[in-house]
Amino acid sequence: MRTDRSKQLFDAARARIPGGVNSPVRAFGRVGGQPLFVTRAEGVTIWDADGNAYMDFVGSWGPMFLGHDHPAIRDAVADQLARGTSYGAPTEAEVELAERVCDMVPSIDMVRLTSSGTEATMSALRLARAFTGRDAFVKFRGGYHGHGDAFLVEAGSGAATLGVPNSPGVTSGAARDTRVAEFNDLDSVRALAAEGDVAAVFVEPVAGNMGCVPPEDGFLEGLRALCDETGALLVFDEVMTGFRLAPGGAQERYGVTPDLTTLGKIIGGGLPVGAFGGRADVMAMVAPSGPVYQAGTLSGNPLATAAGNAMLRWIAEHPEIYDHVEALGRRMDEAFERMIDENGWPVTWRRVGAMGSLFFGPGPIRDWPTVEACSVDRFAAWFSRMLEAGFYMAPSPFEASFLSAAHTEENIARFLDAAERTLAEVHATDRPAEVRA
Ligand code: HOZ
Repeated sequence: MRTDRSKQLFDAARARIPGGVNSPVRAFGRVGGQPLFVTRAEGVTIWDADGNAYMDFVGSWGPMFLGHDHPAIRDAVADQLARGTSYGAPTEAEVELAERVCDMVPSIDMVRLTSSGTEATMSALRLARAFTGRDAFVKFRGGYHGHGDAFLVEAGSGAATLGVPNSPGVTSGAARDTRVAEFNDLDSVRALAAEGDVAAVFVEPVAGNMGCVPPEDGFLEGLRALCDETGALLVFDEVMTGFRLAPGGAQERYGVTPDLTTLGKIIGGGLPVGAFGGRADVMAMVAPSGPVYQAGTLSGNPLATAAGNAMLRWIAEHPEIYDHVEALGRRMDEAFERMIDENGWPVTWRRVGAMGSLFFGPGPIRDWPTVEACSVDRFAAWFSRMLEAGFYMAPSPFEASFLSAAHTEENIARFLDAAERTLAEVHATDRPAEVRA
């Protein structure tokens, strides 16, 4: 693997961009080594600035559900490009995208488009507070809902990667009303709800920012019941799971209906789009139909909505892609189960649909404490070997990796061969010092 140009670029980047990246996880902080500087992507392959090719399991952190450079999305964006890139005025395409989202996602009667998932969650929190007249909200340890101040408390994703789950710069005032429960632990939520004044419970229905951690039976249903009892709004952060776990996201897959949903990633088909939506009576409070202020010059941007419409149209017309990724995922489940059984490696594979993570601990993996107990060093050693072998996994133990509809059986067979070989290496010659002793 050549890295000369990437090293030069990283040096140049660090001089002008904090940490050399525009989003922290990309810096490979928890896995060492050299971040990828990407020049091109097609299907399941990305190429770096040194000409190395990798099979991509990051998929731009989720949006590339159809693979890179999908013709339907490329054509839609090219068509719009010829007609202008931003108007700051309403368009037919944003009406179409809103209608598609409401048709596909069971709980959404009305939706507001934003430019990122972070904007969507910040706005949903403001709305939940306004609707209920309450200040506090509950989130989960290791849960990540973008970088709005109130959410940067015990946060996962890049915040966990950098060891700053509570970011400096978040005032005590902004964090005062954030209450933190344990994922998959209804009692912890009940205890916080009992303190009163809870406007909302924010949850990633399948946690994706502490690695992929599925909800246990009854957890999401229990949150729904608790919110009904207390009058708090249930907010599903489906930025990762939306359109990925089913056309209607995790709420369709698990049959639990939230009051509000936040979306991002896939809804933009690779361009910057987020959204929040839900019950009509709640959404009616958003300006200008109601008093809760929320705005954005690039919200509903025509290039982004063109890509989003093309993506959602494709998904709606090709439901077979969900069976395809599920079949690939099951093949991964069976292979990891076999290799872990045969070798006794202290490793746990967790997957739901097209998202999954390998944890370097014996499990069970069910919440932040069980994730945190896993070996970051072994994860880093495995990640580096996989990268060297040409497979680009999420570069942090606190992220999910993603399958796309473009992955093939043959891709997964090659991936599993490499994973077994590199896992054997990590658990043999290159074991970290603390486990060699
Ligand atoms: N928040 C993203 C992962 N959960 C990372 C975004 C990025 O680095 O591009």
